Amino acid sequence: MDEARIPIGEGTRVLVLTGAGISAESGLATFRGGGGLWEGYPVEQVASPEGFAADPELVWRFYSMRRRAAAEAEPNAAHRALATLEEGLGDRLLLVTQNVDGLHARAGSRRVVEVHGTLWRTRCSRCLRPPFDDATEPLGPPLPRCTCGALLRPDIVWFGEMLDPAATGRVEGFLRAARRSGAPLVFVAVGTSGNVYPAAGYVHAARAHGAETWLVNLDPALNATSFDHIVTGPAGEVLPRLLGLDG
Ligand code: BJW
Ligand code: ZN
Repeated sequence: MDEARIPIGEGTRVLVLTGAGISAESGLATFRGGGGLWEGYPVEQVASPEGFAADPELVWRFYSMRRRAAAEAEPNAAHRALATLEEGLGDRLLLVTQNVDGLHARAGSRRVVEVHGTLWRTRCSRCLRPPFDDATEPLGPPLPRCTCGALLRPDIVWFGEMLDPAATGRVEGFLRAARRSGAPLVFVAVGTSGNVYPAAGYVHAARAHGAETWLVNLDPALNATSFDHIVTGPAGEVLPRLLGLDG
């Protein structure tokens, strides 16, 4: 247990990675806690192109439920602490989230990269029509279809799918600029189990760019040994304290 403050001084750059655990105190379920199942299915089966091809109705039911839960949730103290941190740091901070719930933006964060997409956009499963804003739920039956006739799907990155190169490029660009600046770099991961790549590898990328690395998580993550500092506890309590924002 490491109870010091995260060292953020004049000029320090901060790359933050968040996962489902940061939204747990807002009442949203994590993926790998509590059995990690949904209606008895492993997440990999519901959140994959194969799962969608096999049973699109099941997948849309999952995402309709997620839309409703996220719409009813409120950002918590950890989301708010990161928004406050950004107010002070401006573009010396980049917030990378694996979450699709939109709670960081609702807390006031602006420099957010949603590397796994968002619940609040839909796209075609076949044609190149651009993704569009969509908060509809419940969805189907009948299932929503594109003007081209194919099924619409959530604009979410499923297992086996590539992350948007524009999104990963922003993360890599931030790390490169930090190294070029010569300023101290801090990497903070919050509420993520370290299971899913490439996000689970960002701690290695950050270290390679000279970062001091911090993990704030309820349980030790799979990649915990890669961090310089590990603080276990609920993010809503721990993160404001570590950032010196607990009044
Ligand atoms: C608290 C708390 C509190 C609780 N306070 N903490 C390299 C090696 C091996 C495999 C691969 C690899 N590179 C790529 C792969 C394949 C695959 C992958 O990683 N597989 C692994 C499972 C082995 N990756 C991909 O397919 C990615 N695509 C890709 O890389 O393309 C190229 C490629 C393809 C194939 C092969 C090779 C290359 C895409 C990944 C997409 C992930 N999508 C999902 C679902 C969609 C989004 C959605 O519906 O929401 O994203 S999976 C699911 O896991 C979701 C999450 O964003 C993601 C990460 O989960 P997260 O956030 O860490 O949540 P949990 O539940 O796991 O953990 C929560 C943590 O919080 C816990 O530790 C708790 O302790 C903690 N916690 N309460 C603080 N109050
Ligand atoms: Zn289409």
